[in-house]
Amino acid sequence: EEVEETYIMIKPDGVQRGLVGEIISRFERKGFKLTGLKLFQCPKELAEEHYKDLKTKPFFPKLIEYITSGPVVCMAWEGVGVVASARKLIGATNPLQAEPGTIRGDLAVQTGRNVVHGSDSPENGKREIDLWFKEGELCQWVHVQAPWLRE
Ligand code: YYY
Ligand code: MG
Repeated sequence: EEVEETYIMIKPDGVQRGLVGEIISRFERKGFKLTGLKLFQCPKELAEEHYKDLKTKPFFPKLIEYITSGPVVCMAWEGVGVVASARKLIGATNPLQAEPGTIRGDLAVQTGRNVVHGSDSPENGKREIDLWFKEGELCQWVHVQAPWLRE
């Protein structure tokens, strides 16, 4: 039972469609701890660095255009198994394949407008939080729910 951190980002379509509260609520209600949160207009260079592993994909230019097309909500979440659990809450990359009950399954229809990002490994969680947040933008705090979430 390892405490991990993950980078979750509400993409520009999620912000424009008024889904910010809905999406944050799902992670909050699950029992994870929010340690970073900001609304942010992402520069092209940062989007390219974030998605650098996908640089050679045909959809890369459109992906960068999409991510930089409006403000995103950047979040850092902490908790036991938060990386894999957040990916489950988010659902499959293609919203048409995402299960009902997941964010993408409930709220999106197309891969290119899939409303939310979540880190795919604890290593990438750390890398992405470092990339999107400056020092002083993250808060360490005591989650009063902790004893009610874990025995
Ligand atoms: O981690 P996840 O977001 O579920 O998928 P990735 O394979 O990391 O791709 C990142 C991002 O790229 C995806 O959320 C949408 C976009 N994308 C795309 O537009 N078309 C694809 N065929 C695959 C991914
Ligand atoms: Mg990914």
